[in-house]
Amino acid sequence: MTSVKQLTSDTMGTIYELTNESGTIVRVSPEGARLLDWVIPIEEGRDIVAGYDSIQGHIDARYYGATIGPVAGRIAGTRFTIDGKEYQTEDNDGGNTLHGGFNGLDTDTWLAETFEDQTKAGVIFTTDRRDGTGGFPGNVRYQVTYTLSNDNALSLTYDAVTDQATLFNPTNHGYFNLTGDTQKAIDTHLVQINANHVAETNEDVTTTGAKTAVAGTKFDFTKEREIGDTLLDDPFLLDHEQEWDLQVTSPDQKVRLTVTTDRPAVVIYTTGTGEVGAAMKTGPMANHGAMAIETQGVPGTEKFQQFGDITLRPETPFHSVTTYRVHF
Ligand code: G6D
Repeated sequence: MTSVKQLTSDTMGTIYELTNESGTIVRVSPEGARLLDWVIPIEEGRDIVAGYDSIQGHIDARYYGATIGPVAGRIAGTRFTIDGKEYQTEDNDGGNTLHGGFNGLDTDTWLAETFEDQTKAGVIFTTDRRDGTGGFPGNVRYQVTYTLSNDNALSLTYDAVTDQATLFNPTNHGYFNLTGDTQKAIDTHLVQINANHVAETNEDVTTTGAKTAVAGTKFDFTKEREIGDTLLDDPFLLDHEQEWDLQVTSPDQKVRLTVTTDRPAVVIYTTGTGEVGAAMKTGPMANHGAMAIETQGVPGTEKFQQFGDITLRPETPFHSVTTYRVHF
């Protein structure tokens, strides 16, 4: 049996708790359609998702576990063009628009609708935005569905419909530390990413439009290895030739997380000085205390056609699925 129940607490506000037969617990919040906890039933329960000890902490810091959009990553120069018309978005990151701007989708309180049956339980989060919000065109309905299954998979399904052409490139900004303790650096986690290329980035983390082969670089995770102490904030271009796209294993090898997506890229962001000391559930965040695994279209796609197309059009609703599966 899987189930979902709504709970309320002083520190976390309204939350939805999903459980499955093995005793896995996933908690999500309507604030930013956010993943709060993913507790694996080993030891006294190992929570592999990093996060604040209060919902206010999450709201203030914005991105932890949240749904990111309308456009994840950076829109270089805060401008983009669709069908010859130029649009201006907000400068919240040194001349660029990061994660949708000042009022990204993480800042919405989403409506929640729950569902459950024998094999899976979940929450459908919905938010509607008016034409021009944050500079993005279109009246758009966004939906994110969290589904926990009995086989320990957590799927995030993204849907969107618009009444005029706009951009949509969502992700989830969950930070993971498979030890369950973000006071420990992730450096000895084992990582494999099935990507032979990364998108090259500028100093300000916008993409250049070029791609770089990972062979012989710090980006080569095509064979499993320790992630080490290198700071990553880079889009890996997924080969999509294997059953999963990415795998992370805890240093004690008790927990393995596989991620499978239909998106072309995953941005891996290993936390740095910006996050150090943050009031996490397990105490102050260590340097390199977690890694964000952000599946998405390649950042900069609105500018570089070689990366694909993130235009959402009225005649083509958006639908995308990323599945995270834990093996323990
Ligand atoms: C992202 O790529 C970005 C980082 O540069 C940013 O600092 C972080 O979110 C908060 O993943």
